[in-house]
Amino acid sequence: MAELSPSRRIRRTPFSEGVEAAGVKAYTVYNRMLLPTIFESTEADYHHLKSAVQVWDVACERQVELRGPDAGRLMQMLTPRDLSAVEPGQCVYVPITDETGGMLNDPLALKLQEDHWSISIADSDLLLWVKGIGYGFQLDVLIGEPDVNLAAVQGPKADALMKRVFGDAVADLRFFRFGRFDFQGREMVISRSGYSRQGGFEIYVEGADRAMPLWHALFEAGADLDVRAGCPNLIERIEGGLLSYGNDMTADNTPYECGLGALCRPETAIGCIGRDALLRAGKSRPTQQIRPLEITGGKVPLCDRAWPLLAGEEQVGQVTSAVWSPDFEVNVAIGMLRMTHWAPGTELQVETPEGRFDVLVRDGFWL
Ligand code: THG
Repeated sequence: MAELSPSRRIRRTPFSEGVEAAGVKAYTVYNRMLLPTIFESTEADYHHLKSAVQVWDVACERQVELRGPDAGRLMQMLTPRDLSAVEPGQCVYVPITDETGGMLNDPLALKLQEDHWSISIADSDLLLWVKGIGYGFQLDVLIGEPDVNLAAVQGPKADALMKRVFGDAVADLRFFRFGRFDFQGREMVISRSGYSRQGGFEIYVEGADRAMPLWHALFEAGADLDVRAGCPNLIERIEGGLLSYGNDMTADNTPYECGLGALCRPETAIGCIGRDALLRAGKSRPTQQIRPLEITGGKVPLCDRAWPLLAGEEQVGQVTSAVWSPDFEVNVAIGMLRMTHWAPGTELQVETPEGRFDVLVRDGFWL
């Protein structure tokens, strides 16, 4: 593939100089910002992520901040997940739906205070939608993109590294909780979360000037832990069933089709914009749904478009993410399948740019 021409429209991050010094080999663009995808190689990065600890520049997971008396009301309007029991200090994975029940984004939302939320977004222009809703309903809330840049520390040695930089108390964080910890005299919000199944933390770095000092501190503290620069890993995230907005689902899909029905309670999510459409869509009755798939017959090519899934010559779905897994010695994949063909054990074929491969529908992800 040809190279991508850099320009101001593709934003660098406050960690970019560290990423470059670490030898980044490939980027993607996410929320119009650089997101590293390869350091050594996808497979070498994968083995390292599963055995040591990595620091990720995920500043492209931009924050949409809601602040003011109507922040909570607006947050609940955006999602069919019932937020009434969420307390300050919690992270929640929230499908965001439009008036047709279509998925606009699948962010993590942090309840910072009763009147203050931060939505850590996936790759779509959510800020515009949220500002439109806030303005249209004349809500008493300030909505903006703050100067907050996210770094993730992921891998089995993440606790060891984080304790050295932030103190032992950081390891007491429970999954999907956050706390405030000191770094060189400034407070940072840190959560136990992240886009891998290897465990770890995310650090919400307020102020671009704090980014590189933190980056250097993590690498200095972790030299003997073999800490390396890393990034969300395609193989590991498919094995773990972590969905990628824009790849595995789009605004054409409901949360039910994405397998996120268990998170949705449109009947009690007061004011939820997709409510009527989602109640009609019927929680238990999507006609297509995301499934884990195994693809055999050799390594598949890079998946940069939807590949048709075939039963005989009939199209019954599409593969949306796929890659060779060294640990499972099979291609791991995610696809959207029609209900007639989604039962575990169903055998199908997939049409890739390099020909047809055999496909098996699985009953669960790998990790
Ligand atoms: N962390 C933060 N922001 C993010 C991501 C992240 N924004 C973009 C993107 N990733 C959003 N998508 C996801 C998808 C899955 C998860 C988190 C963000 C995730 N899911 C767990 C799972 O599927 O088991 C937990 C779900 C739950 O318990 O509700 O972690 O990674 N800050």
